[in-house]
Amino acid sequence: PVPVRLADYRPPAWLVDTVDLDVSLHPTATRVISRLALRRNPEGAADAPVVLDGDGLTLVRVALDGAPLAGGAYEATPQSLTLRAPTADRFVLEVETLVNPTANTRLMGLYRSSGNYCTQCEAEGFRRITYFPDRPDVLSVYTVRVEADRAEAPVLLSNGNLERNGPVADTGRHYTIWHDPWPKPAYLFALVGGNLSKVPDHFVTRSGRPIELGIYVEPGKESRASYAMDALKRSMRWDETAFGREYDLDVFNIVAVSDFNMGAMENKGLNIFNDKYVLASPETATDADYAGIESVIAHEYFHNWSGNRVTCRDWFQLCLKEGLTVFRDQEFSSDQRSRPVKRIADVRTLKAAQFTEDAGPLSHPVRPDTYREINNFYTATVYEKGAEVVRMLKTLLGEDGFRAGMDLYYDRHDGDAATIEDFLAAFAEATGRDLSHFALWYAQSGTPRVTATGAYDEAARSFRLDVRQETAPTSGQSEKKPVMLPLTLGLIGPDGADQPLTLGGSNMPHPVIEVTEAEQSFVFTGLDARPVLSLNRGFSAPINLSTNLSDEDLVFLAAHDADPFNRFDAMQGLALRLLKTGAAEGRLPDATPLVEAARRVLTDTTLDPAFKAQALALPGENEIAREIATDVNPDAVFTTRRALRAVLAEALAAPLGETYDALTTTSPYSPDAAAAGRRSLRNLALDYLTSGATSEAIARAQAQYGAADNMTDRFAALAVLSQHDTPARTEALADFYRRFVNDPLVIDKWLSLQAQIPEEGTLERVKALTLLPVFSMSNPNRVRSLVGAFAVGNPTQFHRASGEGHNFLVDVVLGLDATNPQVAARLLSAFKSFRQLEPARRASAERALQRVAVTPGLSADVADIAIRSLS
Ligand code: B3K
Ligand code: ZN
Repeated sequence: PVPVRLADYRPPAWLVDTVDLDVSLHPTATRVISRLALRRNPEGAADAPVVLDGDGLTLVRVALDGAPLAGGAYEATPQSLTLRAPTADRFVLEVETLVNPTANTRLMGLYRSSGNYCTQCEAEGFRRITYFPDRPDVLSVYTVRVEADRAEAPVLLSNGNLERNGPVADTGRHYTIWHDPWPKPAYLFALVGGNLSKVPDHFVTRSGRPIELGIYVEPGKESRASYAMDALKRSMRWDETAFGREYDLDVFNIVAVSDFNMGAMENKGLNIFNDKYVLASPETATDADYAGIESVIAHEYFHNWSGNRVTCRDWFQLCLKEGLTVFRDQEFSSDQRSRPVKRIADVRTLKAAQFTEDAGPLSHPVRPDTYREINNFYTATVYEKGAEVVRMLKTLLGEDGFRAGMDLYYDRHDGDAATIEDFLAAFAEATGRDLSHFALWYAQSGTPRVTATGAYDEAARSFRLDVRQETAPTSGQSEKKPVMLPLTLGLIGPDGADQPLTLGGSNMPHPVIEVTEAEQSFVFTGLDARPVLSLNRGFSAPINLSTNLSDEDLVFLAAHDADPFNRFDAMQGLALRLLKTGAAEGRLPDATPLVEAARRVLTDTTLDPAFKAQALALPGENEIAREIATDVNPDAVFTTRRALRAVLAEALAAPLGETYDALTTTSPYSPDAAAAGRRSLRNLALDYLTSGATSEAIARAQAQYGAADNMTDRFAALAVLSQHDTPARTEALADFYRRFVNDPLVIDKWLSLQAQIPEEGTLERVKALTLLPVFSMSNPNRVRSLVGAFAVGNPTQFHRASGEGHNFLVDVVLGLDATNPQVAARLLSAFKSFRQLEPARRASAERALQRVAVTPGLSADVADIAIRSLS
């Protein structure tokens, strides 16, 4: 495929003011009649013909202002419809096409899931429903009539408000008519038809407008939608208070489907969700599932303003809606739960997904400047790093400045398709700040490496901080410039308290330094004793930071830092130092400082259990590998990490046991943050206590498994058991399967747990699991849970020296590419950090990628990932 370039952007030649769709649902021949009010764009290229996008459509007829068009007047291919004859500057084009939703395995456009009809149009799926200028800067007002067999699809939904419904005389069919008054791009179109149960509720906006809410689920699953509904109402209220944004239609519907390429989709007034992010009950969903539902429900709802009311001019601006909306959902969850714990979890995700991406061949800027397949750019960089950039903006501008900028952005661009420049201009104008240097965060890829060196001058009572920043070359970008780093900091005195910050003779009102140069020094004065530096508090900038802090300093920070994130980070830093040396030398250094810091955290009664669980969890294998960065041997990483876990478990056996017992409760399950935090610490203790696999410890895990009244505790016990090759594991896995065989979302947990067993037999186990009737290559959740979890969550087995793990993934990717390229491409991106592996494994991964690259007939999606990974 030819690359699309940001620099080539041109405004559309034709606009579509209104779209009238008439969709008559049929399993294999759905008829779509579209009436487009086309108007020449005064800002577009003059004389350009009307060219509409299509993808796999069967054309029936074309009419212009009511008159049928003869074959010679237009040219139709499956990819486009072009009007040959010159036309007036305004006219109505009527196009009738047929599509086959049952044959649609790509899950883009109109398809079927469990027999129900649903759509996915972002990024370019609308063209698989009808011919259309399928680009986000063409905004139209839609009226949609949906018709179907009443028995097959008693529920018929589309965007906006319901205008009318009724039977189609003498046919057994019925229809609904929906109108969405808000102009929107085609990617926000949605339609649903099927046999679904409505969970109803309502909401009154702060200006008093009543909104009818509905969550549609498969009949029988109604009770599992109540948490999602509660999260929706909290989200609606939060956007009013935090950002002053109200909902703007009379209805808001969510539909849960079980076949979905990603998490969910923010279609105007009709969100469509992967049912994984809607359905929950204490018996079937973990605390993490509840938190995931809360954040995805919020995310999609928040898109109503950041994405729908203000949309993107082109797909290069994707972070304009995604980075901003992730930031908004993270803020929401922080307000609903513990802010520090949420921040720690978000940074863990950022590092695991985005730092890894940015360190490998798939690295790209938050706003890419070229793409071959846009679906491959719904990445951790666009989403998570995009959110970090917005967070930095807030740190720089302060609460009020940030809010003023957001208000200006929304007010100025409501109804527009905007750009990153528009976004930054709103903040610059609202606050008077020059953001031209800051804008580099959108264009430059790679994670800045920052070195901070602190030195205390006793005679001068001053502390000098030297900061250096450097960004290594990334694919397609060899030259890097210094970026603007807002670094929140503290200087901690011997008593553990933050010292007043005096910089350049004046007190700092905000504890933030702004680094703009490659090298910069800051001298803080008036310090009576040597302070310990706490830099990048709250992870204020998304950087790789190294400091000259000693192990002793880190132990001190772990105990005293007023910033909980840096307390956590000090613990992680101590562990990473040990793990890096251990993996390199094959022998773990003395871990006493970490053990003592961990003991203090574990026994500190003032700390939140959820925080403790985060601080005491060792960095994962992938994170350790990323820190090592070159010639990584996953087996060495695994062995060292296991060894350190054993050291901690042994040294802290008593307090871990006490923690476990003290957190044992008989109160009924509640998914709230406090209760979830207690469970997370108790289950972390269980994991440590079981690390030696003594029969006593295994028995404790078995007991928890059997007695659990909720999925969090049952699954945590199963996860612990799965790590040890004992008969108890076999028994528990079999029991879990029997209990939940009819519950696909729970079976996903069972699949993914087994895919992550770090043992030789796992690849064979995974292959065997693909043959079970509960598994299906056509369901994205199943594929991700089994194959995705193996590739991303089991480094020793995926990167087996024999190359079998790599070959397995490639076989799956090539098999899946014919039916669902998006999911196949996503799986293939598991090779994204292959260059950091030791030479033999690196060569094996490269051969595997080459095998993909030379395969004829690849989808654009998979070809793009293969080529970029090898570049
Ligand atoms: N905007 C959608 C993602 C669409 C992905 C298309 N390949 C969900 C979200 O980010 O909210
Ligand atoms: Zn989004």
